[in-house]
Amino acid sequence: MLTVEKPAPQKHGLAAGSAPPAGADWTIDQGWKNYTPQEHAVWKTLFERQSRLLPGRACDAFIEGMGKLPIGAEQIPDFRALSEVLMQRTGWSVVAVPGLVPDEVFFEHLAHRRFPAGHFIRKPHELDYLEEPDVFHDVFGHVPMLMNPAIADYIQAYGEGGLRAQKLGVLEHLARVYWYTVEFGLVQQPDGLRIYGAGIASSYTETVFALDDPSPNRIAFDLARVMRTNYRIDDFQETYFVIDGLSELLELARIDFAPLYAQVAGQPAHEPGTVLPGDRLLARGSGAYAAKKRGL
Ligand code: HBI
Ligand code: FE
Repeated sequence: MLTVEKPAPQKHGLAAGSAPPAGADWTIDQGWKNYTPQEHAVWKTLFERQSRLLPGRACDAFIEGMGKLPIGAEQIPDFRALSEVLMQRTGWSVVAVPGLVPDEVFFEHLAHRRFPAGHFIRKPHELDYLEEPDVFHDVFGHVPMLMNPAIADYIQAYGEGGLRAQKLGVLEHLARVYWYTVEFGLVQQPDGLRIYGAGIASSYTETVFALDDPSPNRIAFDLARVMRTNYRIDDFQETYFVIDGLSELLELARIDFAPLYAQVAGQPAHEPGTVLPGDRLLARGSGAYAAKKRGL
């Protein structure tokens, strides 16, 4: 979902014509009252499945954040209620958008501590895979982490950095950092490896794959290394990068990426499954899953 260049506005999941037109900042009304019982039921299915799976798998910050938010099984959450709680904690709010928005619009929102969340929900036949971020991915996956001060600052810094990176023509490098942290990051907790990336936390199948499957590599996070690493947008990751604690993100939020961009400029990208001599490997993957996919 991070590589779409010119996203087409997603059609409203509700009755045709019921969505107000998106403004210059692409925000719309969530239209909470327009959700159908079927749409709330899809949320419930997804919510209950993930809530059973995540204790002991998602990091403490995710579980704690979720517990303090008005997010439950019965209904798609109301962004206004979420924003009230978030605002008090970390100064963030959630704004509704029709789907993927242009990069600079996305960055502008993040830089101002507004998280753009898709207001539509996936259809019952796409429970496990969809291309655009919907309300389940954005709210269930991202919003609990925004209750954590380190992630809150880090994602704001990403928005500010995105605007700079665009001007420098190095957005690809920065986008990989977002991908391997905010979306698909793992964190080493004293009691074990845990999920903090929203792309994993909102996916039933990838939650199990990322932590338990022998196929993917699990490698200690290294900024310059990650900047050079391609990622999969249409399948499970071949490599997950592991931070030592969420405070590592705070350090990332504070440093200037410019010297790193200069360092990696012109260097070839690494393929998603590659293990390099300098990697601090927590687990070398068997690569079996990716190999099987290639053979098909
Ligand atoms: N828009 N709604 C939404 N969500 C995203 O995660 C998103 C986006 N637009 C652009 C984008 N992500 C990425 O391409 C940037 O992070 C690079
Ligand atoms: Fe996301």
